[in-house]
Amino acid sequence: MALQRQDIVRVNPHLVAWVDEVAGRTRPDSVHWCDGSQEENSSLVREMLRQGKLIELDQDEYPNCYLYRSDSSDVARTESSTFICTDDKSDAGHTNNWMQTGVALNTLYELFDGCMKGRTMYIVPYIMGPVGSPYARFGVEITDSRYVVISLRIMTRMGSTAIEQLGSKDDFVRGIHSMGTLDPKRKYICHFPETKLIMSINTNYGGNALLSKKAHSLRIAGASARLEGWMAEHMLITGIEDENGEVSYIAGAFPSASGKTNLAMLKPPSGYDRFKILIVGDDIAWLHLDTNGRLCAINPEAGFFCVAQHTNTRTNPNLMATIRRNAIFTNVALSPSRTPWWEGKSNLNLTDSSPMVDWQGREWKPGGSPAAHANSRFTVSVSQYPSLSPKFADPEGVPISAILFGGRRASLVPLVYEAFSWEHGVLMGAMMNVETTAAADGKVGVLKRDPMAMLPFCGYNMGDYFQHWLSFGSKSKKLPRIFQVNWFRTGMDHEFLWPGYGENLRVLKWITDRVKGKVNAVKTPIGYVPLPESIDVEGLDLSKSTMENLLRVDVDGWLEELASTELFFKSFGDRFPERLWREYHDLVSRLEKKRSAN
Ligand code: OXD
Ligand code: MN
Repeated sequence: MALQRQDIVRVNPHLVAWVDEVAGRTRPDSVHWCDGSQEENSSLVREMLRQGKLIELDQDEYPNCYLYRSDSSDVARTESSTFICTDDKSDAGHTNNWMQTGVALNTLYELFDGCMKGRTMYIVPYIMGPVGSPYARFGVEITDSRYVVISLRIMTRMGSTAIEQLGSKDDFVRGIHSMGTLDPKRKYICHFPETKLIMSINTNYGGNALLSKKAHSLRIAGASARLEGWMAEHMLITGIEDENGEVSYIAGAFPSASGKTNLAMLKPPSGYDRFKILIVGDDIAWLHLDTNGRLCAINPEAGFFCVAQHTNTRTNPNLMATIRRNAIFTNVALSPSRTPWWEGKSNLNLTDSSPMVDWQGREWKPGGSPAAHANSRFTVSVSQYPSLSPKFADPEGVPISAILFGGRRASLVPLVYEAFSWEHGVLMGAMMNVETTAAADGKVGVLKRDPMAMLPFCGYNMGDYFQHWLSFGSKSKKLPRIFQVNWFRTGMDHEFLWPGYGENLRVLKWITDRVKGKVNAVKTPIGYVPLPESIDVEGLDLSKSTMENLLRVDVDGWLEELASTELFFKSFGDRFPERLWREYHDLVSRLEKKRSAN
């Protein structure tokens, strides 16, 4: 049974007063309080199928799986329409689009005025984090999109449980979303960290419309975390169980669509059959210090919203098994047998009589533009994943031994190296400069600054963000060690030098062995680099010179990189921490010393 307003008003009048106010502005035909039940979900799906908004996939092959096609102008996060709204511009910082709070509210109130006429307004209460965890937080998203409701049911713990756990509290993130008219020129995703409010209109793309995800869990939560002394990061969390059954947890920040999900779900390669990778999360980590000073992480989400392209039984067999039921596919192609397809999934076997249909519903033949959108996605519950960590829902989270920073770099960044200290590691993250991908609008493959993979997701001034990271350095002596990894270094022939995917476990093993003090490394100006022979390449066709190439420290290249990094850092003015300048200058002088010694 749907939740009833009259029951909720007795427990949480703040929530009901806000919902009434939003309904007064948006003027929907009806209001539905979501309970999150199976019946409710089925009736939403039925209604979407009836209206042609969802397409049923072959129910024998893909039970309870559906295809959703978004508007062709609304297929990725739109950073140019994403704003941090504060009273003072410097609180958002120059890396964010900014609107003054009052101006933004006026603009948005006008757009939201009557925007739900003829529609149902859904109220979706949700919990981010394990139920009952002291680190979980609440949110309520108001939306007129059924796609958003059925997706949030997968991505969060939503409905009656959230209402029960919220009780009478007024401390929840308020999200208001409307598809509006999907007019791209009037698309806004506005965040008001000072009041924990999010308003999103004229978009239905997941990253812009599922407000629990980037908007709540990173931009708003990040701003709260800074004030409360924890961290909200764009990171995977995964457990590596070694041959002795000992589990080490790592957290890794990688820019969108850079293999973060595949790493979190890595399948051990042959020779590593006694290892297990136990996923906790593939996108977002909330980190806090426990009473022993260990940095522990929870995954606030309950679902995966993954890039489909190139996911296949070789790159990610466990995920391929996970999406065979109860999944929503967005902007993928539809095969003649009504199964989902995307580039890099499997070989095609098409006959002329039964064509493939592309992501926009048009007949498709091989050779033309891609059948699936490059940022096509699937949404599926974490609980269906075969190698889920038993600690996934642990209210205390898991203790992190190593933090990884990564991203696509064809040159310069070695396969792996370790920071000298927490502060040096913060510099490593702040210096991230990576190739862009299709997860956001814009050109793909150009170098872009993306500190800690957080540039699009930091809800406040990034200078203050760096300071917040540094502040942990003095809070504990048991912080994780920090590493940078790069699976994407190429040779003279532009081919990748490292095989990647499951073989990345060999690098993770070096990392966890370093943390356990089991393996030595070479001290270089940029950090501790493995000896070529200390990464196990048994069974791989990798020569010693390829390994040397993968681990080479290009002193001139780094000095060049640092010159452009300096300009980036200077752009933060006096909000850039002195302590990080010190790390930066130390790195420059180590490299210069090495250059003159060569
Ligand atoms: C995502 C992203 O969807 O980073 O996770 O864009
Ligand atoms: Mn992401």
